Amino acid sequence: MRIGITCYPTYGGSGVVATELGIELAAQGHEIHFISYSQPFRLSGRDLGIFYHEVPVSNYPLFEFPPYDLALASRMAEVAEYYELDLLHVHYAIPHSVSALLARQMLAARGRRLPFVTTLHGTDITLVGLDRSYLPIVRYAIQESDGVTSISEYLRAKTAADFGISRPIAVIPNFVNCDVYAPIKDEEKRAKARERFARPDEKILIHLSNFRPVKRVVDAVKIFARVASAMPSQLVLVGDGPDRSAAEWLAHDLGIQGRIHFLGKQERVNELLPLADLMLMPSELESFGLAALEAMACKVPSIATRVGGVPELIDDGLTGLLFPVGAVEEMADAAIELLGDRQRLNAMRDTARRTAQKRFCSTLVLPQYVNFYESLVAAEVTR
Ligand code: GMT
Repeated sequence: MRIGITCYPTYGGSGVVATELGIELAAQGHEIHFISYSQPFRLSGRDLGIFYHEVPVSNYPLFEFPPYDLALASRMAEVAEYYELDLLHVHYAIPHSVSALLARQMLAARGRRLPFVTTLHGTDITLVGLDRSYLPIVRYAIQESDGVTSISEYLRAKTAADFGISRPIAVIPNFVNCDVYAPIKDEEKRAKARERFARPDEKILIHLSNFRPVKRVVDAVKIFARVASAMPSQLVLVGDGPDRSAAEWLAHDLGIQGRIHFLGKQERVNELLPLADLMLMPSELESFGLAALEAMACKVPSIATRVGGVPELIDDGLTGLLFPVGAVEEMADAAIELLGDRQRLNAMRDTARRTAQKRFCSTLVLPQYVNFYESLVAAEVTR
């Protein structure tokens, strides 16, 4: 198939999922066309069968708000026509599903069919989408999409309830390439790589996010502070965003800045995750929690919050431990206990990797997307 993919290309889980999906589909021989305002950051060097089409947005002085959604719709229609796309797949409903809807109509007027799939990821539904200024159009675009998928059952049910949507929404969970995200098998090699962050007797905790308030990165620092007072340990913080300075301030205030590594945005997180003993994901809300899945594939269990779709990913007590939002002391004490119990930690590490392989491996999830696409491409035109 020839598939157009639109996503937010910078840092964020939905962009990561869209990019990894494009890479996996291209590896299977599909032709993938990314249509976005900049090149998705995980693309570089892995782009055989992948094309990128930039969306130029003219900044005419009259425009206080340059209309990206319109420029995107125009570009989608052009790319679909010139490259004979079979369908579009847009990630994150706002504004991508609205632009796709316009592109579909533009092409219909020229006698061409262009079905589109909208994948719902999280705040497009739980936060931004519920804003009254967007709700009516998001609801309309979801309702009018040729196919809609959600990355968790939680998000599917929330969309149906909060938007009053009756159309079917297929749940296709996020996935991970278990060859790219994998533990370092050679213990000596792993120990050597860990030296970048910790002494041999120290534990390594890791947090990976876009440092937005919903991720509660400050809680991660608080959890670590308690762990660090109980055992030799280091915290690796991967990512950047609005709450980074609050986290840095707290680290200094608590006098633990020397034991926290602020790495900023990193491209090859698959090389960092396997170095850790434990992942911290104390989010206010996660519709899925892709960072925890990537960690699981690398044999790293999570201390996380029991929110949104997280319980669909993490089996409490088996592949991680779940707590209420803000239960910093409980999370820290659980981390201390787990890190101090080598046998239990190893069992959890093994189960985490096995679960990622058995339930969320790209080889299992990709066919679900391909089948979904095929059913839409083959469907009778009803609109
Ligand atoms: O909602 C966001 O935070 C943005 C979104 C993104 O684009 O990064 O994240 C959501 O999508 C990810 C990929 O499907 C999920 O793993 C995240 O759980 C989800 N975030 C939230 O629900 C807060």
